[in-house]
Amino acid sequence: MLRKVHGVGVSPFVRKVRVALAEKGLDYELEPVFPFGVSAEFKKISPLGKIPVLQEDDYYLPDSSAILDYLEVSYPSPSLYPKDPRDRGRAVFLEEYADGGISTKATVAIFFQRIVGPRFMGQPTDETVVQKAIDEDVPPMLDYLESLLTGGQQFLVGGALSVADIAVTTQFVNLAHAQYTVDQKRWPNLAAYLERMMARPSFASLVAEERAMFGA
Ligand SMILES: N[C@@H](CCC(=O)N[C@@H](CS)C(=O)NCC(=O)O)C(=O)O
Repeated sequence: MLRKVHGVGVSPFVRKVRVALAEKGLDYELEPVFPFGVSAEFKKISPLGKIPVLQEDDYYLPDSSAILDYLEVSYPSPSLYPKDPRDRGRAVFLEEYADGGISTKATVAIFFQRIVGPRFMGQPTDETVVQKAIDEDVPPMLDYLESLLTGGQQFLVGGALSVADIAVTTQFVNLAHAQYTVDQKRWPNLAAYLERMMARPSFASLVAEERAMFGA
């Protein structure tokens, strides 16, 4: 079968899909598509013009959350969703917390301002936007995530790797690329958790590839 991920590796949502594929041991090719100003052809497979899109032969599916759900049903082992219904609900909520919350308030404000704007779009960094995120918007999110990890848990939900861990960690990879790391004195469990997650082979290989690209 021909399996492709359409998108660029530095997108947190593309990375989310690539990590899930790696955790499930599924091979794929990366088909480079730079977001913003995509072709009319690409909009046929991604009506919102966003990356990632998963392709399996002539089947195309956009949206990282839809893709992870599809992969889970198609390739159930190893599972990336908790079995317990309540844990599963929480994992899916945390996926959205990351995709819709951390992404908007932290990744867009910090990574976009420091990396995407200056390097890819000819826009200078607006440090006021970055500082507001760092001082006001990000700390409450880190407090919340820290509160989920205070009992020595290895994972966010249900004692095993899930979509929650993948979705949350991928946002922090982008923040690290933009020189923002979690203060380990203030959020010790979260900082240790992110270090562990990023050391997993599924994340580590991609992070190394991206660092080489950014020279970070
Ligand atoms: N909900 C989508 C979000 C994907 C997304 O926002 N991708 C960004 C790149 S990181 C994009 O393609 N942006 C282009 C645009 O919004 O036009 C998902 O989970 O895949």
